[in-house]
Amino acid sequence: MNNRYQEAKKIYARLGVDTDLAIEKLKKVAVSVHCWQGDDVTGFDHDGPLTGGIQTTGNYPGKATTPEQLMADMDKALSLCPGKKKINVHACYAIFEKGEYVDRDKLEPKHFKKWVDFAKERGMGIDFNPTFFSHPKVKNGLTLSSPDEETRRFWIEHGKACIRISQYFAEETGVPCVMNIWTGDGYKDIPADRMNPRIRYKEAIEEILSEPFDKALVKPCVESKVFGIGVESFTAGSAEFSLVFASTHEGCLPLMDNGHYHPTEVVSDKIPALLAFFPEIALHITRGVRWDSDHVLLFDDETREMAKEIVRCDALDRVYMALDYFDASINRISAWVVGVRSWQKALLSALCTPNEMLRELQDTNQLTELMVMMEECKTLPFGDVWEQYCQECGVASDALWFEEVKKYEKEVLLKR
Ligand code: RNT
Ligand code: ZN
Repeated sequence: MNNRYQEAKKIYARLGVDTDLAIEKLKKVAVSVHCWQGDDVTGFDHDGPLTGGIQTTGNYPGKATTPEQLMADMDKALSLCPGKKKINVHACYAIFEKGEYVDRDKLEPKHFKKWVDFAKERGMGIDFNPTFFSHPKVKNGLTLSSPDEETRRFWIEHGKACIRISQYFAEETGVPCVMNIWTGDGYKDIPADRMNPRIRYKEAIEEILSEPFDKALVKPCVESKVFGIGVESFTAGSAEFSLVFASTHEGCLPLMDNGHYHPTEVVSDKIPALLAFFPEIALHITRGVRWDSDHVLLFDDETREMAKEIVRCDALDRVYMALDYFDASINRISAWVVGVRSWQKALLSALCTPNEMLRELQDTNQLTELMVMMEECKTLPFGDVWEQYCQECGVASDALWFEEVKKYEKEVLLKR
């Protein structure tokens, strides 16, 4: 064990923080890593562009275009990230046999067998997402809320197929599968009717959830959004819609993506509010820069604050944490690694915060001391604990991992 860690451990111990315990706790927390950072949310079931209220920007070379490439890139990225992981797959990442193709309403577990093999070989669970975008059947920007019966039907069938696939993932891996429903349904300009699209949306999700599944194995979520690119004036799945939907439908979780709120709202404050009511909630962790831009997650103030809230609420086992960003303008492996490591840092730093002591100061109204202590916590020797954690997890430390990505870029990515 290195000396710097020994010193840091003592400093933390004076505040009542056991850093060894923090490290052990974090090793057991699964973080879901999104496959879609590797190919700019393209997937394998269509040739068209990314459409539907989300957008990637940039054209960095070396993007994965086949399942083999995407999995190899994920492997590389995951090997540089400490901690326990799950993978997060979208329905558009179905893998077909040569010459085979089925539309999204007909997808079956077998189209995801290779993802199951990938996950099982690495001891990981899988989370899943129906893909309600980048498809010709998105009619006038609408899917589940469309006034067109046939369109709605197609997407409901897609959702049901995804429930069956989620159940398969959970059964195969032995890890519950979080299935997240997000659509970009909405209008660019001021609509004349804001309620009926939402009633249709509600009924469509209810129909999807009427597909039988084991509630212990499949965790359906509804993800809200404030607006999307090209969908600025109205979003069917707004914050209120999604929250009320989840709270009135047993077994359905609210999913908060911190890029999906007004810029002065913070998800860190919403986490404890929701945990006061829901047994479990889900998160998409991202970095929204002015709009839902999906910049790479950093170890910044709000990221740390969100992790702190989860830890303070003692809710590491009640919050499903998934990363969600897609930067196409930089090396995609680095984008993954920086994001995963940042979230791991945020969790570890939260676990190394003297939360009990701070709470006590608040409850006894020692608010001056509370402020003083919170400020002092910011300069504790966290870097040494992080270094120790990376070492124990057998992954490269901060100064070293980027060399490996550069090598991989030269030897693999640039040859594509
Ligand atoms: C889009 C949502 C959604 C997607 C993924 C790809 O604004 O955040 O979660 O990013 O499903
Ligand atoms: Zn999201």
